[in-house]
Amino acid sequence: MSDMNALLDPARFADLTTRAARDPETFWSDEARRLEWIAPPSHARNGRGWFSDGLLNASANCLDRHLATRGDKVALIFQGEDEDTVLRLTYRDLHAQVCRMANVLRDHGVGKGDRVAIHLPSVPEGVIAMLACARIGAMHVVLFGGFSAEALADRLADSGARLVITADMGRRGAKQIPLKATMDRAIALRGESVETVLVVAVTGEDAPMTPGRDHALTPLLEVASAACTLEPMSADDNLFLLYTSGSTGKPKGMVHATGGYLLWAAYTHALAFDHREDDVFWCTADIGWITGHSYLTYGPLANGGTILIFEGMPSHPHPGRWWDVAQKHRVTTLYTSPTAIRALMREGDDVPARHDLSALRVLGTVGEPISAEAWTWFSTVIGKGRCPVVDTWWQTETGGIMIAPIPGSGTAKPGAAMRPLPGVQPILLDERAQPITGAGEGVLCITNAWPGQARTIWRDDALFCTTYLDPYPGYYFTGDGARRDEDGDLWITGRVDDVINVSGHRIGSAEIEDALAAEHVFAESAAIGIPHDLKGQGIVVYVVPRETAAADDAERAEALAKQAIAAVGKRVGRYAAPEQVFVVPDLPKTRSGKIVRRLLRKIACNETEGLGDLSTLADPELVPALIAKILG
Ligand code: 6R9
Repeated sequence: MSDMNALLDPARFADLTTRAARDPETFWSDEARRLEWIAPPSHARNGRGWFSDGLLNASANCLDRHLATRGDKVALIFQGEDEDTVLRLTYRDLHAQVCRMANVLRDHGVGKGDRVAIHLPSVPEGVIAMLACARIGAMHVVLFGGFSAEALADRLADSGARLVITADMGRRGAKQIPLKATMDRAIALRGESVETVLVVAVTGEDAPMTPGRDHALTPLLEVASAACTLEPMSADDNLFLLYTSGSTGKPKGMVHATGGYLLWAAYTHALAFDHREDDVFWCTADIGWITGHSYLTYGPLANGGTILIFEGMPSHPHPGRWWDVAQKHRVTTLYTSPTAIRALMREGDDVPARHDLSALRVLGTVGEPISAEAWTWFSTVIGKGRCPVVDTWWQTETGGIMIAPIPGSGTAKPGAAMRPLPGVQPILLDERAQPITGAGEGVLCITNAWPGQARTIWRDDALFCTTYLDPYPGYYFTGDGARRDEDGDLWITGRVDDVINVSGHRIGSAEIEDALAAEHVFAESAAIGIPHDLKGQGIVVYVVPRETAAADDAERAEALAKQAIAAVGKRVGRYAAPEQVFVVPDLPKTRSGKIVRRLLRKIACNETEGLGDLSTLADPELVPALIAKILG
């Protein structure tokens, strides 16, 4: 085991890949020794389950097991929005804080299997709360701070959370985000299951408190014991649920189980980032997304690493803020998104050039395809050509990284997610669901099971099957398309379903359309993604007003467009706000009534050459009319 974290070379990579494919049972049973077990598992896979008879606790794996050897090692560095707010917690400190938090949760009646909603900005309490839930066997449900009250309400109701941890305020640069007030509205809407709300004082602002239900967290932590027994969990017991978007309007609560998920987070973190003992690992993701679960929290802490949490934004209060943070804390590994890279790139090369980034060793990206231009900038301007750039492809559903050019496995190409990790067997299928061997482009599926795979969708296993397992029987369907080049390397081309990827955030077109349908002025709508320089994709919405004449009345149309944008902000969140709204008399549909999004995308992108055969549309005349209306 001891050489497991050593930099791979192509031969060792090939050997691991072969062993994992030939005998997964032995390979994963060996790998499971990365974790500390209360009772070790006697076997690896068991249907959808993994390590089923093993007992462990995720928080013990991230904390207790390190106390003897790494008790005084810094586990967590927090850099606040204010330059002078810096907190360094050793493993011993973090362990004590997690125990206190876990005791507070227990005192409020939370136990194994209960759901706890965590709704916080990027502050240490987020990670502490996640680990506290894991310690007592409660499932955490982290809710993104950018969700609207409506979006929060849906997720509270679906998860049945008993307890909510939120903050008085969040900060985004100079802006204040009223988290508690938004959560209050969400609970009033559909939060019947919520018995207790614990409030973290982030800005110290006076937040409205409901007596009996709401409590300031700090005083409770101060009196809580720093010792807390842990709940032994079966490897197949649920660790958390996290909502993500798919093709249906309803958000899906992806369920991850303890043993398989934790192993996947630890294994992939060690391999993909060539993890070393003295690394300072900065994952810039919010804990509201899966990346903040696997690589801000579980992966690096299970491996005994040092994580950095930064409360602020890339370019606030000045364009070099991120590079200040990287320099000050001697960051070795920076894991971020193409969206952030594009924004930082715009500030000019002289901004990072004024900083000492010599501690950097490995750079990673995730969330959306990265262009060759952004990849090259990251590699040369930030990595000075010395740091491997690991473009990691994975999903909420996969639990952790699946396809990436892992350091030492061979040469990387700008923009290619490259090769599957050992233990992952991707396949490309053509439109007849036949495997594409050799070079070609198709839908990306995975042929085998892997420990990090989500177990189900919370309270909707049928949807899990119809979404992932049934479309291509025998395979896990990712929802993405990919191309394989002559060297056998994979290039992710983007979603093949109705999921839009805005700045790395997944948004289902149906979520937007449902928000618009709730405004009774719209008879119908269609949301599509189009290329956007900074965000990767931007949302464009076509709405058909009930009052058909409004589409031809410029003033009415403008008011309706504003109403559409407000509706999306209200029901989904402002992060999903459409870039453009077209008020149109009708939508192009097939004779069977399916909206032809391909055409809407082409019109929005001003690509009206070669629209293809329109004769199969229910109303072929509509398309030229839309083009005339929108493009003039
Ligand atoms: C981890 C995460 C998953 C979707 C995925 C794909 C896109 C993620 C990517 C990438 C190209 C990469 N995606 N990483 N596309 N290259 N390196 O992002 O999870 O929020 O569930 O999104 O993001 O489309 O299907 P999640």
